[in-house]
Amino acid sequence: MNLNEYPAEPFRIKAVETVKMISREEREKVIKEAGYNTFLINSEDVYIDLLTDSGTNAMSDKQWGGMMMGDEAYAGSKNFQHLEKTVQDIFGFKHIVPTHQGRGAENILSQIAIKPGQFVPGNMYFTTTRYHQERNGGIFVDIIRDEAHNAGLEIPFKGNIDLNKLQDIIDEKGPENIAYVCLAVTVNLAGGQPVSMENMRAVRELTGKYGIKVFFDATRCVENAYFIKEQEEGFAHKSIKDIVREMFSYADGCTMSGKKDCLVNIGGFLCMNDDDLFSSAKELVVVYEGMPSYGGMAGRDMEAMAIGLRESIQFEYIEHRVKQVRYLGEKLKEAGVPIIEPVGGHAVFLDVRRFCPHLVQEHFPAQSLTANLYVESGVRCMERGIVSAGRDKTTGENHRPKLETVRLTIPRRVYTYKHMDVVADAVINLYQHKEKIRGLRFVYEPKQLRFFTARFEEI
Ligand code: PLI
Repeated sequence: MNLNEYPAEPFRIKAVETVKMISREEREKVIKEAGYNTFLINSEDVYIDLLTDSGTNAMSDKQWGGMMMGDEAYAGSKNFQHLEKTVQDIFGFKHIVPTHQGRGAENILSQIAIKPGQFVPGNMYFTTTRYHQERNGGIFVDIIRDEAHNAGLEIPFKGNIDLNKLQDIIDEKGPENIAYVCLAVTVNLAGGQPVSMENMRAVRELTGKYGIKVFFDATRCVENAYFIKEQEEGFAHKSIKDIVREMFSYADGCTMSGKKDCLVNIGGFLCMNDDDLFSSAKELVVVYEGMPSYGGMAGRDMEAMAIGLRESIQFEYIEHRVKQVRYLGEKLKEAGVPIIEPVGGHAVFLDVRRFCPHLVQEHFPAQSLTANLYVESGVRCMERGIVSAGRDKTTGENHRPKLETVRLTIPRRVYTYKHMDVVADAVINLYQHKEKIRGLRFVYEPKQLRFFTARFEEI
């Protein structure tokens, strides 16, 4: 491992939050009380929190300064105008509808763009995205390239859409039965894998022939842009901003969880170019979120988001961000720990099929691994396997994803390389005693998005 490849933090630390580790005996008690679900652990009982990169980012001094400039008027907030101009400038879309977070945007888009019975092809499912599509009568179809389901295969742009699969579904179902194509940049559950510009362009060309719309899940679009700059021919000399702008030129709109690449703690938005669709979205935003000029966010949050978006497209920021994640991945790889390769943009995913070959998927090995890592080290992470995948809406059977993973998700601008060392040592240590990880069974299984609040016991 060449340490020179990893840049130092491009920031100085101005405010700190103390972390502490409770004893192993206390952690054993905590995880039992939490029903072996790391979502149900109190933050104060966690040492290093890698549950998610969502809303857990550290804001800059400029963002905190912006918070004091909040215009909390019920209608026509100047912070919305700032956010709108920033999104229009960076993404290039005509209209923006603010929402309280990403799933608020997914709710509105699914209601206005899906007719019951229509298909929604996408590059792998995401939990809340698929939930809203299905709730509105849509049928999600996975059209990501096959390689994305193979954890150990190290190839670039593993998040790409398989154009043959897209063509097949159009031919089979008819273009009028496709609501839209949902293209995620990057693909969270595939390991934070990026999509190439070439692929986005090709998807646009193919769908354009049939008049099918394409909506991006823009949640981690800046991370995707960094991978394009680093790995796709012809982009090395382009700015991150220009790459982001070109990416979105191949979309009709997008949903955005601002809690990731906008470098804030809350917020989201929905974008589109189509005037009629915008009208419909505005009619719904007042029902579910708030006025079209705040949509579930405070004025101060919109200001912080506008500033955060500008910061996110700075090269020094995004290079450090992606490489810090890669640093953790490389450390684990060097020690022989099986992970999804290549390392993606926001997290290192442990490949639990190889980590715990002694456990069958029905015994929730990834869920159990998250609980064990917490007890061993105080590090909190998240299951991304059979529990997250939920049940098929029509058959009631468990979805059984090929990828059974644990996600070590790195918040932005929060932890240092030394924290990554501590996490790596904890995982490596657990890997050496992996046989002691036991299976789990449900004691409470929620009907939807079960991973958030489910409870388990050890078998
Ligand atoms: O958590 P929201 O509602 O702001 O965003 C939902 C959402 C949509 N798309 C993608 C790709 C996500 O990753 C996402 C939220 N992700 C979470 C909470 C995560 O921990 O990955």
